[in-house]
Amino acid sequence: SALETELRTAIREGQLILYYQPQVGGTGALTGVEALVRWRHPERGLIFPDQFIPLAEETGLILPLGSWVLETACAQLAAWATRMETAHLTLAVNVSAHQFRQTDFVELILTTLDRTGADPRKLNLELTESALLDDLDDAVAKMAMTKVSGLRFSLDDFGTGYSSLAYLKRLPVDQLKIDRSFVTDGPSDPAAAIAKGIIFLAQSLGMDVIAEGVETERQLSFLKNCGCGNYQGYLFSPPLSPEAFEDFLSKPC
Ligand code: G
Ligand code: G
Ligand code: MN
Ligand code: NA
Repeated sequence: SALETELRTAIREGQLILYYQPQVGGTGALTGVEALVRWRHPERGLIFPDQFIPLAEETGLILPLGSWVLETACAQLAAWATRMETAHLTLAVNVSAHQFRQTDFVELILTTLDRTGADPRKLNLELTESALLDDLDDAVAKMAMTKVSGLRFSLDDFGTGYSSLAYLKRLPVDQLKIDRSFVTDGPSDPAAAIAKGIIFLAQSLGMDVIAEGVETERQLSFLKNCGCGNYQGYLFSPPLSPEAFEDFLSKPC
């Protein structure tokens, strides 16, 4: 298709850009960011990932796109490491199931870290349950080999899959990300029981937990009361261009 040809060009010619959405800890201090890709189209302006990630998945372009995202994110981490105000930040990168299933996945991660000089302990790879479950043994082996470097894995959109929870015991996952559909104001909502359950599950398994899509103070205080320690959402900041993220850093939040 025309869009496919354009996307191929976009990856090659530097039209993709990473936006960064702040993540905060229990005291509200900035602890890290999630990288979210956008396409700066020369005629159509800024295009969001829901408009091109599905096409990239269908056509296999998700592989070069994913490599570009990883390379750019790691280069950004290495640059942030040289500045006092950003040296502590972690960076979360979305990894598609397609990319994770490649036989050279481990090599791609390790060589990219090596080439860019990024500190692996600051990198967080976000996977979804669907990426992990069709071959659990392979997933466990790949995660273990990648984690030798010191990086961490998060389970994105947690709670929206259909899988049994038994697999969680086997996977070396460091963090559960509570899907935003479970983020609510208070205990009367059924979603609240699920959010609480995920927080308890994470604590029981020795994993971190972060809530995404936090939009209001009421949601924040409910999550805090449930023992959630990390947050991401419009209450703190939308995803920001690199320039806007610099402004965010220079303002106390
Ligand atoms: O803001 P937002 O519209 O960025 O992101 C929409 C969805 O697109 C996210 O839920 C995420 O799953 C996906 N996405 C965003 N950035 C990336 C990326 O760099 N790689 C992959 N594989 N998916 C991404
Ligand atoms: O990778 P993932 O599926 O988690 O991508 C996060 C998505 O959620 C992105 O599209 C991002 O723009 C969006 N997002 C981030 N914060 C909020 C929020 O507070 N509310 C809503 N509705 N969406 C958010
Ligand atoms: Mn994500
Ligand atoms: Na998510």
